[in-house]
Amino acid sequence: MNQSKDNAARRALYESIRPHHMTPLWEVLHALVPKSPTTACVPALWRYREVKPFLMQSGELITAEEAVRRVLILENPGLPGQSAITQSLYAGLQLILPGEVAPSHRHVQSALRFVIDGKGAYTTVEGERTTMHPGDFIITPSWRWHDHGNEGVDGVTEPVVWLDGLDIPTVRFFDAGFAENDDVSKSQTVRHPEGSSYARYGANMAPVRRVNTGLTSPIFSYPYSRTREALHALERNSEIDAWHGIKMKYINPTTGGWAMPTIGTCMQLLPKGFRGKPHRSTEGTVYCVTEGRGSARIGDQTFQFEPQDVFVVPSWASLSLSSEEGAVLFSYSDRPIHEALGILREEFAD
Ligand code: GTQ
Repeated sequence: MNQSKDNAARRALYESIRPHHMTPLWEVLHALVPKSPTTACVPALWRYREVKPFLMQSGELITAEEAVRRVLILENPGLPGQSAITQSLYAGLQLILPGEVAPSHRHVQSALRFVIDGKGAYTTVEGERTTMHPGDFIITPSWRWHDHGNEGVDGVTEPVVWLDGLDIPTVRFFDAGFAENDDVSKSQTVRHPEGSSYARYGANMAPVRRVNTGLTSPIFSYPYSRTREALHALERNSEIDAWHGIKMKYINPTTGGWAMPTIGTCMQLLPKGFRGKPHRSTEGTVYCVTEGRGSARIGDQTFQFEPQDVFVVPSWASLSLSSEEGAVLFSYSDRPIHEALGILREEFAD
C-alpha cells in the first residue's frame, strides 16, 4: 500500500471508531506524554496600581452581599474563561467596604487570603474571627463556614482588599465540589475569642491531649508582624540561598507539613542587591509582592514588580528574582499535590 492510501485507510478507521467513542493513541501519544511540561499557562503580572480603580468601581456597582463575594478574578491570559491563574489554582482580588458583610457559606474548595490593602476587615471561620492586616496569611479550610466583614480597627475604617487563592481548578478536575449557604445566619455568631487558635497552636505549643484538627493547619491566621520579624532575623543571621534568598514555608504545627493540604504557601525575603540564580519547578506558582520592588525573569520575559502586584510563574518556566532595594514576596503553589503524588521535579541552574 502506498503512503496516501495507507493514510486514507487509517482515516477511515478513525471515522468508523468515532461513533464508538474510541480514538487511536498513536496520533496523540507524543502530546499525552510530552518530553517536558507543555502548559497553556503563560507568565503574567497584574499591577495593583493599574487594577485597583476597577476594583473600586466594582464597589460602586455591586454590594458584597449581592455579589456574595465581590471579587475580580485574575485569569491567566493563556487559560481564558477558566477562572484559573494556573491549571490547578485560582486567584482573585476581593474587596470589602466598611460596614459590608460577605455572607456565610462553606465549600469543599480550600481558600487562602493574603491581605494586600487596608486593615480592619475580618473573616470568621467556624465561629472564630480574625482581624486582617496587610501581609497576614489567613486560611479557610475545606468545608468550614466562613463569612467576611469590615468593621474597622483602632477607629479606622477603610476599604480592604485581599488576594484570594483557592484550589478551585483542582477540585473541579476531580469533580469533587460541594457548597452550601448558611440559611440561619449570614454573619456567624462569634463563639471563640479572637486569637484562640493562635494561642493554642501559634506559640510552638499544642494541647497535650491531642485534638483532631484535620488536614489543615489549626493556625488560621499567620500575622505578618511575626513572619516579617523572622525573615529579617534570618537575613542577619543565616545563609542566603542563591536561588530563593530566604524562602520559608508556612507549616501546620501539628504535622510539620504544609499549612494547607492542596496549596503550598511561602514567604520569601530577597536581601538588598539580591540577584537570584534561575530555577524551575513543575509547580505553578502565584506571587504577591508584600514589600519592595524588583524584577522577575520568567522564561524569556522580565517583569518589574512593586508592592501589591501579583505575578504567575507557570510550571517548568525558569524563574530568577532580583531586587536592588530588597523585597518580601508571598507565594502559593500546588506543590503539596506534586509532593503527595511523587511528581515534583525541580532544577537549580548555576
Ligand atoms: O471568600 O469564600 O475568591 O467562595 C472565590 C470563591 C472567594 C470566599 C473567592 C469563594 C470565596
